[in-house]
Amino acid sequence: MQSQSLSRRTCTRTLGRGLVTPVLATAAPASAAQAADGINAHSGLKHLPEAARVRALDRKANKFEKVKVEKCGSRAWTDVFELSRLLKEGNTKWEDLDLDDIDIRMKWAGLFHRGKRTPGKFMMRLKVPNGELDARQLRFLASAIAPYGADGCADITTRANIQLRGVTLADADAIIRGLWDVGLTSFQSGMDSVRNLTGNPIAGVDPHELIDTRPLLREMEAMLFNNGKGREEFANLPRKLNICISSTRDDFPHTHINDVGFEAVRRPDDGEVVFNVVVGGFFSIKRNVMSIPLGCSVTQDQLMPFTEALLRVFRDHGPRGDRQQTRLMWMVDAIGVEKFRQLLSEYMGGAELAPPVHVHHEGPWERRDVLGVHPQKQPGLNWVGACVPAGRLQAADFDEFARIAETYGDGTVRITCEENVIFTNVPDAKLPDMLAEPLFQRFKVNPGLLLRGLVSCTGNQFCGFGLAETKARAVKVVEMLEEQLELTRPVRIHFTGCPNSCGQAQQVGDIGLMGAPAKLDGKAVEGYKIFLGGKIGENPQLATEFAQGIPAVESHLVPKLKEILIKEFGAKEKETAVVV
Ligand code: SRM
Ligand code: SF4
Repeated sequence: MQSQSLSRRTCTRTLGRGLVTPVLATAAPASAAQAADGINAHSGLKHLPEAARVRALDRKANKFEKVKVEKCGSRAWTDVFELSRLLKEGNTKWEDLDLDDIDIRMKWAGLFHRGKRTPGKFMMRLKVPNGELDARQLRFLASAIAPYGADGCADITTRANIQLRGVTLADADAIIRGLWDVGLTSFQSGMDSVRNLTGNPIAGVDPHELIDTRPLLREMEAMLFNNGKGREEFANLPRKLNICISSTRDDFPHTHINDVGFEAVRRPDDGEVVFNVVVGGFFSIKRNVMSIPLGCSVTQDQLMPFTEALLRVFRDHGPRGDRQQTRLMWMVDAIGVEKFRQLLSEYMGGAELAPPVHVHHEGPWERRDVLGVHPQKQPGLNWVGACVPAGRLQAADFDEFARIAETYGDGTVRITCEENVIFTNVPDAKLPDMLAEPLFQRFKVNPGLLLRGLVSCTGNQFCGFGLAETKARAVKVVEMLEEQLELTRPVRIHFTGCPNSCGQAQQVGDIGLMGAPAKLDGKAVEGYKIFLGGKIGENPQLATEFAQGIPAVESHLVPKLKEILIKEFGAKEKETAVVV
């Protein structure tokens, strides 16, 4: 197996030992023609047509395009095994390795160097289509982080996914192989690739679903990522791409904020379930926008070829300049939906795309809360949703999930975009014993009206972009608010550490808190902006800014949030409350 540029700083040494092939020229090829000549067989230009090569080679192209031209991210899939081996041999330290490999390319293998907060340690992002995990997978995840002691924890993410923490590069090969053994992968979970595919967290057991999203998402995952081993031709998109399938009026996976949303609808003429397509939803520091209709629907048979074609169109026609202007919506803006549809049809070999299906619903639909005990569509069986505060998990939690899922349910769990866990197929008779399990003292099935809607991104505990700590503070603040206030309705509070808004604060939360600068007693301190009015479900709406410069200390944050909860959400001060 050939590997390149594993260690730019130690290339002479590694070459001397014959471990790696010569380091690539670091300058990008001067022209598309040069690139086409095969100047760089492992270049990220390999699968790009001429026009896209020119865009990628443009002098103004962003740093990431340059890194990709030099060596395709898909090389990370093989490099990671070489790097693990080098590090295990003991003569090389991670500090000696090529920074572009460590800080950028490894992300294609799902390894995110947490260099700013925990140098030498990596976050490993998995792919969990539809958020479904079985007991064997859960036990493997426990075993992967347990050796790291206090450094090893995990998070359920806002894309119903798992991220492992504390991982070293030396161990990465063994973890990747272990993931493959249990049918999971970390490949293509980062950089310019498709993110975790999300669907209905109660798919298959939901009395209101139009279609079970799990087999569709599993098939899509296998197709897009070559059964977890990585698909090179989709490794060099202009930017990340979020895809989801929604199968109920609740829109659990948030089609409005995904680059590509498939909305299941029943065709009135023949009763077939097809998918209206919406595109372009995304958040970034510069722009937050909800998706727009693409003006077509696809049948179940068309879903995979359509998705494949969409990726090729984005790859070949998407912008590759200013990185803040490379998400799918920027391409839609540039070419228009009509041309986009036309290209899709061409890339599908001339397939005809039907118009969208008009759906008429009688009356409004309140988005369901999946926490708690709920009867499934299968008589006598239930799903049980439990709240994982801010999504943080320890190794032992995975083992407990596995044991409980096997003892009372069907041996699987679902994790949700709200960072919680669901056990499915629990018979009525087993509910009392299950609910008495100690796990549910910590991960409550009936949490308070704020905790149940709490979502938080990673924040500056691990994330280098973080302007504020999020998870621990979010849980503490919400506990204090629940102690002090009488609430009449659930309020979804989303914390996010910076304007990238991974915690969807600025958009999705009833109340959103976003890490931002603040001042306290004239000194710069961590703080938050506050956003209000995000709506999800059938009539989504992005939030708007309400306040800024709120110091991130409980003595400021709690009174401010109390004021908002009382004025805007009908909360009342508890008579017995101990006021902070
Ligand atoms: Fe995110 C970058 C964490 C969901 C928008 N996101 C990052 C990085 C990788 C930055 C970094 O290298 O440190 C963060 C890793 C921190 C860490 O150590 O965990 C990070 N994003 C997360 C997660 C873990 C937040 C969470 O706690 O759940 C989510 C992982 C999802 C997954 O499983 O794949 C996560 N990120 C999101 C979402 C929400 C969503 O998808 O619904 C968004 C907004 C929606 C969107 O993308 O349109 C989001 N993350 C970003 C952005 C801004 C993207 C842009 O176009 O500018 C960045 C920055 C970037 O990509 O350059 C970013
Ligand atoms: Fe990091 Fe910012 Fe995303 Fe939070 S919102 S995980 S701080 S990039």
